[in-house]
Amino acid sequence: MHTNVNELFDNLWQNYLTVTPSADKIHTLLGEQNGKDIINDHIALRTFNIEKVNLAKLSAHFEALGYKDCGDYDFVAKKLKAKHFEHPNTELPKVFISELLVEEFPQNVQTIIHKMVDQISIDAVTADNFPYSGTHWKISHAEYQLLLEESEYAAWMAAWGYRANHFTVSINQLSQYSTIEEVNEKLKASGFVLNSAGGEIKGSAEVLLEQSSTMADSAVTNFSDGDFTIPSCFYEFALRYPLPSGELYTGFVAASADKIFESTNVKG
Ligand code: OOG
Ligand code: NI
Repeated sequence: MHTNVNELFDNLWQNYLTVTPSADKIHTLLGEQNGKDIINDHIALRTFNIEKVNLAKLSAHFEALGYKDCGDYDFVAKKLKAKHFEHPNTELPKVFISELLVEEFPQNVQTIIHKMVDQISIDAVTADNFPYSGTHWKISHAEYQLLLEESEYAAWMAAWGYRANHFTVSINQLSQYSTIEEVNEKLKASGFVLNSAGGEIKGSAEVLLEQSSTMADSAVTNFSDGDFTIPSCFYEFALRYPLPSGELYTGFVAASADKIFESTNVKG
């Protein structure tokens, strides 16, 4: 486990950039004239609910640094559960971690996933770098495609493994933009493609959170039978609204998250 939270996020960010070149460009685009560093609202990580590597195994890396469990979410159709974690230092990103409910899938899918997880060494799960350690297994492109038929999430995990699947710009902390529409227009004018599932803007002022995201970049990954170019990671944008107390809402909105997951979809 890391003892330095900034080092953990720096490593997650560098690892994310290796397969998400547009994140660096967007960071520059929104950061110029900002006059201060971009603040990340949250990052997200994915895993399987198999005991060896489940959500709790990933969250342990953040809880060891002071993060607390602050919310539960269910995605019945996608067969996922998630939690979000917050740090007492509110400048640090929130962490959204989901896990795939493996036992709800057909036997052939379960077999492939168990075969992958069996290849992870038990020590790798508690090693400092586990949250950005990528894949620990070999799978074929045919197995990837089989997973894709049942779950875009399972296929993404098989290809990319443990890493931040997105970082999220906090629009509240951008000095030159005050609405999510302005951010989206700037991104589109610069050639970035937004996820339009359920509309480009997910959520509303009423639910205290508005979100948008790019569609994932494409990157080359190595399967046991060769290299293939597939969707990698994306960048998200979030604008939070105040609660009656005046504090900004810090939770997530399941109906919006359900659509954000689709930013890594292969099939539109
Ligand atoms: C997480 C999707 C949900 C949000 O902000 O609601 C999410 C994922 O794609 O792994 O990030
Ligand atoms: Ni997100």
